[in-house]
Amino acid sequence: MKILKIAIPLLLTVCVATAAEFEVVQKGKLFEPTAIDAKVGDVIKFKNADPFAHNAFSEDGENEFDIGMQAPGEDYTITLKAAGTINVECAIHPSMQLKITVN
Ligand SMILES: [Cu+2]
Repeated sequence: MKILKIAIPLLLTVCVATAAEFEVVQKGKLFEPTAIDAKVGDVIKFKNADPFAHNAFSEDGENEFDIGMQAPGEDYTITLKAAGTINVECAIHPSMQLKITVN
């Protein structure tokens, strides 16, 4: 049983290291942060901290997505599928811009 006490924390550490999660807060009609450097397989979590609806979408190739109407307080996650640059916008507020660089 001693080996399990060593192996389990080690396994958890390896899992955490392989895929990172980035949190993007939508607040004051802005994405925060406005730029992210990530890797394929990483997760981006969009968190609407405004008292009104937002959206997030991208039309960039394999990373294309559209989270639809995101109500206040709602979270939505996407997984990065391919290397490249993802330009994320909000369909409701065109001035909202986020650039994700996927390596
Ligand atoms: Cu918005």
